[in-house]
Amino acid sequence: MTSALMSSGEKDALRSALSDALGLRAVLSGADTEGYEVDWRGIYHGRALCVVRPEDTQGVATAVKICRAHGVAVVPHGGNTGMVGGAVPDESSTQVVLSLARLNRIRDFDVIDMSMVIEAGVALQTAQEAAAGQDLLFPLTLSSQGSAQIGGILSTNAGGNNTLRYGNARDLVLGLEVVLANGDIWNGLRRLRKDNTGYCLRQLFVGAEGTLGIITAASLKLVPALLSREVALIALPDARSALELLSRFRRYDAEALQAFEYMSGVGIDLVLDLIDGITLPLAARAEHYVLLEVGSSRRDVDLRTMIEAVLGLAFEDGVALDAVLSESEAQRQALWRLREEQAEGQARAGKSIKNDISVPVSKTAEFLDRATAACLAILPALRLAPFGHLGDGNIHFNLVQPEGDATLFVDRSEELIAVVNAIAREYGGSFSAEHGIGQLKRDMLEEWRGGVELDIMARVKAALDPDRMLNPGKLLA
Ligand code: 2HG
Ligand code: ZN
Repeated sequence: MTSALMSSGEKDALRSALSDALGLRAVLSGADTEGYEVDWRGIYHGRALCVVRPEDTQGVATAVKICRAHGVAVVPHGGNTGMVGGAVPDESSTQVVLSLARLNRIRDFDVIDMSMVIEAGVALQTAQEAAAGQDLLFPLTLSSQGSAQIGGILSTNAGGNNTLRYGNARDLVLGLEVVLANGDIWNGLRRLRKDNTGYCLRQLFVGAEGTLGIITAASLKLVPALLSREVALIALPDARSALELLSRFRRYDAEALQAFEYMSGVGIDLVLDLIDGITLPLAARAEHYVLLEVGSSRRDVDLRTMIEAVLGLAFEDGVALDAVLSESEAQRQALWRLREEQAEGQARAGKSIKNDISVPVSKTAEFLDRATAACLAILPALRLAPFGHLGDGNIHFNLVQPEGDATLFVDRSEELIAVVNAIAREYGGSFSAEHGIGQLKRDMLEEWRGGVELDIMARVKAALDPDRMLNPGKLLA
């Protein structure tokens, strides 16, 4: 709906209308918009007509109405930690970026309901700290939690490290407040655990990447805080052993398993070699690793004995090679850093391709072996650095350019992506497990979800945003 032919007079008129309604401070233009026009990976560069930063839900609604009256599309923007270019405007300089950053209040807490109502611009880590302050836990954790904001997390249905125990973002939402494409505000901030009163509207907006409405606040589920917690880093002989270990831990105490993260030897080597201050607390490097965390809301459970019992047998059976358990909170964090710096280690190694794959958990090891062989057959010098949430079937099957020249890697990237996706598909997997569609994967959606499924999505979009006001060009073509 955006007119690529807007005159500079029309653009000025829109900027004035926004600053008249929301205050001068709320509207950024010129050089001040730069940080909002490129994604953090530096892949997508757009140009915004301006950036608007309302301070509350009413301000978001006002901004949407004004943009609508001027025939201008709105691109919602959170912490800008997304992987698929979902929060960046196009290059036409005729879209308004709407930042939710100033909606950063914690509105309500209820310890008995175990819920909190927070605004879209609250950073995930701030939300976690607020919950911890009430002796509760908001159990979503991601590498980018210092910057990622709740609105974006819900809009992309982020997953992260604890999905196997607590589910994805979508599983933690009790209610939402949303500004619709016509500027109406839907206040669905209920905190009910049961509420069968028609379509589950909140779930429409979760994972919609800002294409159906703009999430301004959420009522979120909390869980009891963890009073006991243990982390182990385990070196393994092969990928199959990771799956075997997962089964063994589950048989022992499935409830306690918080995170079960796979990392390749290549990925660990990149982190150790390229990032300062990180060491491997094991006798030797290996080709495969698992980082696991177990936790309990009870203080008197002996999780350590449980881990040691499972590992003792695993060593005997050759399923594990070596392991280290954290002895302190500092060590727990140091072990997690090996996992959290995977993306950064890869970024420092040159060009990379991110494949955010999921397959049924039972197929993760086969997938890893087959995708590895298929990629190396295309480009033997490739550095394969898969890692991720093996416990829920989500592997970041990332490929890093060979050392030195990246030309061959770039030339063959489409072929490499296709071969990885084809294997995921054979297992009934997904080409976007937790990073969403955005711009990066928009044109693949037809192939994977075309037919009835995409038709339903298009009809929902047409019903809620018939003029394509909200985040056009993302998710749907
Ligand atoms: C993670 O699990 C993120 O750390 C990033 O989903 C994954 O960089 C990636 O591919
Ligand atoms: Zn991930």
